[in-house]
Amino acid sequence: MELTLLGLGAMGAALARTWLAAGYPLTVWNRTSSRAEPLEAEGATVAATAAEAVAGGRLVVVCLLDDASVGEALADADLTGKDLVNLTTGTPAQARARAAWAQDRGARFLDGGIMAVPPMIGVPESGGYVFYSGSRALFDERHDVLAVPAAARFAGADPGFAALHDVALLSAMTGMFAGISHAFALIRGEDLAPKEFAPLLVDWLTAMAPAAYEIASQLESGDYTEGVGSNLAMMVEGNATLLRTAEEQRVSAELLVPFMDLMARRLADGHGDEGTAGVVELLTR
Ligand code: FVH
Repeated sequence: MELTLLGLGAMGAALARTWLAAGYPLTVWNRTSSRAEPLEAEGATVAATAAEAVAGGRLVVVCLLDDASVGEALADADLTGKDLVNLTTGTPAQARARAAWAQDRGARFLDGGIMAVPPMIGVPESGGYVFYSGSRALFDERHDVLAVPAAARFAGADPGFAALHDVALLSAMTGMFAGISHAFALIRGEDLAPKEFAPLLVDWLTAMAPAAYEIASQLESGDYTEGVGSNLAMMVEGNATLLRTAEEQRVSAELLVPFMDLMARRLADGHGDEGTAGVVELLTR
């Protein structure tokens, strides 16, 4: 297996170490060459240029900062007959454009979205995994090597789908972090220890997360009132208490207000008997 990895940042170095530990001969390249030295000591072959590294591998994995750095790094590389796997975070449109770009240069292409942070790489019990999309044949043929750092999940033949899944999950996580930040701000300054409050937050968010199944079912059926336990009219009423509490606690409600405004708009449009699925419609441009 001729394997090449471009990019030895925090994530790239973690990927490299799992392949080396699993016994894969590995050629690496990094723009700042000093970052490759520890990997060389661990058995990697270090290439002087990205083009040289690409020439040394049939399967070429790229894990760089962003899509622009991928274009720069691969500008002079001959990709004819290569299998190119791009694990650099980007948008779905960037992934689709990069897939066409790679195909024009004679390579098969997979885009990847890494659902893990570096310490989770090479640790199967961490739950980390990578979404892949693009060439199914490439995914199937290279699955064993791709699955060494983290479990590999195929997200579809559309090369944009790995990035779409990745970004959708990260966006949901961002909303969760916003809620967690607001909750900690509310209890700050009170006789409540954040460490004692944290397990309550985790348990509550875990209990509420399956609401995603209810919303999914409503979006698919088109009936946003289906199985609603807490309706929008009640929730909008409750939002007033959340906002008043924020004011009493001298906490800015700026993280909550945009979502609450959308809920209020949907209610004003006459959908008080729905849950929050209708907000998806308001967001869709
Ligand atoms: N680290 C994480 O937690 C996340 C987890 C989810 C996936 N991301 C994405 O993985 C990509 C790489 O992330 P990283 O953590 O390795 O990032 P850095 O440690 O900042 O390393 C960046 C590497 O990119 C090289 N680089 C930057 N610009 C260029 C360029 N114009 N040409 C060639 N290489 C470039 C940089 O090289 P150097 O600064 O050492 O010379 C590093 O190798 C990323 O898409 C995350 O979103 C990680």
